[in-house]
Amino acid sequence: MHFNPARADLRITAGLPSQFPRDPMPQIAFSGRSNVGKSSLVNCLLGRTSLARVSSTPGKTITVNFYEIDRKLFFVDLPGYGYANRSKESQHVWQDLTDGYFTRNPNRDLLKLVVQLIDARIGATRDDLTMIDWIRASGVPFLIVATKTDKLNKTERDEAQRSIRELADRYGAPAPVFFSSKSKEGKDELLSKIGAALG
Ligand SMILES: Nc1nc2c(ncn2[C@@H]2O[C@H](COP(=O)(O)OP(=O)(O)OP(=O)(O)O)[C@@H](O)[C@H]2O)c(=O)[nH]1
Ligand SMILES: [Mg+2]
Repeated sequence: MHFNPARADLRITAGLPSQFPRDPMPQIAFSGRSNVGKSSLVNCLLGRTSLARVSSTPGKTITVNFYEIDRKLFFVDLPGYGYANRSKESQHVWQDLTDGYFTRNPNRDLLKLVVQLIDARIGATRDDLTMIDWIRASGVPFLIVATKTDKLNKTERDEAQRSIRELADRYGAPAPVFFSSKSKEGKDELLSKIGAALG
């Protein structure tokens, strides 16, 4: 599918699964730990500076944000996980929303791809691996994107590429994309992989 990423608007900020949109349009979801750079990546892909709110306080808002793109599809910014100081209550809200997105989403069959973000400098955390296992179990195609590559020197970059490629291989995922919202590395590649997933 061809789409114009410049035509984008925040349509729905859902704090409850019942608020998820019912419009029959395909969805591309973005998942990752809090602070991994999900909102920055969404802004970068859409060529905007601040459509998706980049958080200074990680994990503060627990919502699923639906960006309508070109009246054709939704980009879905899932709430971040792995936030250390999270209370039991907000952990529960996270679980209910995320679980709800995968299991009680009225347009679950229109979810074409989950883009799973991994911080290139930190590598896959235990929470990342749990999330990947969960996405795989749900049967949705997923793609691993390593973020913040601008922060790596040559040695760190080689090591991150080796370990994240190995991770994708191990999970039977397609070749990972190395991405930076700052340098825009990987932007065109990711947009084209999203276009391909949309069919
Ligand atoms: N150097 C660098 N910093 C980045 C990049 N992407 C994001 N950041 C920074 O990382 C921090 C978190 O970015 P966000 O985009 O808000 O991360 P998020 O995953 O949406 O976080 P939550 O909404 O809390 O789950 C911000 O300070 C960003 O400026 C990148 O590609 N390079
Ligand atoms: Mg965010």
